[in-house]
Amino acid sequence: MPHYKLYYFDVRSRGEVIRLLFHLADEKFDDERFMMEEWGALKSQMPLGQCPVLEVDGVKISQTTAIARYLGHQFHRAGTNAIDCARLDMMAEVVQEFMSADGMGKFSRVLIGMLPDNKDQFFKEKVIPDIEKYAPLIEKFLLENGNNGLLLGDRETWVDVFAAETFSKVIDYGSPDALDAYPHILALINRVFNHPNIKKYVASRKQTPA
Ligand SMILES: N[C@@H](CCC(=O)N[C@@H](CS)C(=O)NCC(=O)O)C(=O)O
Repeated sequence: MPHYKLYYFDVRSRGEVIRLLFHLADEKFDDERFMMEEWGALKSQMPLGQCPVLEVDGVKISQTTAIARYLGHQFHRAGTNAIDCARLDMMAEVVQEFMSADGMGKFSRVLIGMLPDNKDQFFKEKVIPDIEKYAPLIEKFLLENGNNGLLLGDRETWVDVFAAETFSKVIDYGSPDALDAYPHILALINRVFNHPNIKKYVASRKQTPA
């Protein structure tokens, strides 16, 4: 296996899906976490001046979905043919759009105090409309795949982990009932976070503000 090093802030936000994929596969990686004050010195060393960044034997990869997809293939958590890979990519793009939408995209910054908004009001006025736009799409894909809590096939893929992590944040940081109208997304979250490797990691994971 290559030597892996993940660069990300000391929060879940966009970086956590990558940590979860390593834990799911039970593969070692350097989890390089830093504070905002330390980021200035690192920014110019990153391919796009943003993080998360995964360094693989010295080669740096940027963009959350590119990293998660790469790990999905490395760890046999991807589609097994071109059409399944394309369908998973389609679903991942929906999750990425949700994560970058107007409210959801700013929510982490509200949570860590970088934006002055009131957290509860912001969640209600800005994040819930994003949930209402994107959750039905993911709910539909889950329904089409049957009742096993997965987006495609019968084994957790990188996109299941990506979707579960992204949607679970609205429960963990927004409101416990935020996804009550989407039982299949709740089943996905339940399935991913009950995988023994992920469960073990999350049980010992430190609490972060976002
Ligand atoms: N499309 C990129 C967005 C990356 C992004 O916005 N990263 C933020 C942190 S979540 C960042 O690096 N902010 C610091 C900066 O831009 O200087 C991805 O999904 O990885």
